Amino acid sequence: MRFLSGIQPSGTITLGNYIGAIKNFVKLQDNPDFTDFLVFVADMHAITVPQDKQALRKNIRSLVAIYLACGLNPEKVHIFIQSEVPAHAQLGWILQCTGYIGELERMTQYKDKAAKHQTDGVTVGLLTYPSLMAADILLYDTDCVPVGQDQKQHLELTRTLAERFNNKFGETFVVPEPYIAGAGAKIMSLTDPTKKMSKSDENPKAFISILDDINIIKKKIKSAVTDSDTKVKFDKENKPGISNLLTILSCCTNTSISDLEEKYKDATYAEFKEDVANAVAAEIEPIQKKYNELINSDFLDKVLDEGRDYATYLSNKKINKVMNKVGLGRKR
Ligand code: AQP
Repeated sequence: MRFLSGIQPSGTITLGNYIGAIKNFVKLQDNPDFTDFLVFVADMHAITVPQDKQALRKNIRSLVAIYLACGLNPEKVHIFIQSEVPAHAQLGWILQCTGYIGELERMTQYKDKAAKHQTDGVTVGLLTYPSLMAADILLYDTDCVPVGQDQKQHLELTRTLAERFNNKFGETFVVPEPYIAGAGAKIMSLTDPTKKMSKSDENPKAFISILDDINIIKKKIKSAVTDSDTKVKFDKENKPGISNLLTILSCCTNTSISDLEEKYKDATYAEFKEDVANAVAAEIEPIQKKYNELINSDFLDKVLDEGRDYATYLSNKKINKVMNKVGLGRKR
């Protein structure tokens, strides 16, 4: 089975991206069901909203160093940058020509992001983003895509586009299955725990960046918005802040939420937050150490060269097949 996933370099990776995505990739790379494992940097997705050139370059390289520092093993995983593999853009365009505007306008993420960018302009790319995401997945005959709840709708559209193409042009694409992680799949903002933690949030107190200074990380957790009650109890509806911190602690310590509720049944919020802060710091500190060794290394470039060559080889085979089926290009 082939496994593929990517993250946008639209900011510095957050604890949400780590718990919801990268930590799972690291576990799954050892799963013998996955005979081929691809993880990429979705830089073309990042430019659907305005990006500063220097910051984007920095975030692309930084994301690769974070992948490696978190434990992705380049002997098991092919790591590449999306824009270095031209077939993504080629198939993205072809899939745009098989999707419908209504389908794209229905996407929740489009509606949310379009609302945020009303003043600086909503790009066409923001609307057609799911066609490019479908191309990312379908190019590689991906069987299994790990997605957080927020990406589920996009994967459904990918399945629809694949089936539609297969019906019209003959069997071409594998229809991918979602892999939804359980607990910890969605980490919420520290300042508004009803909203997902996002790396592009304007308020830096809302998210924990994997590269934040450890003392700042602890401070952010200690000042996370909770409630006026005093019980450490998981209740997403009425206690979203405490529930979010319980989820974070559970993921960082591999302890079940119910065990944590029992452990902290007599604790104050301050004591509980102190432990969450220390657990997150313990998880992130070794990652930062490895990151600093990797960020300027030639090793990182070697990993990316190998990943680009492998992804190019696979994706060129698929795009040639697709172009042939659609009738594009030259043939006698
Ligand atoms: N808060 C989160 N909790 C759990 N998982 C999360 N992911 C993102 N935020 C959380 C997962 O991380 C992967 C990569 O996401 P992405 O960068 O491609 O896009 P995103 O979901 O839009 O992430 P951000 O951080 O919110 O980025 P911006 O701010 O640029 O929009 C996905 O698997 C996602 O589920």
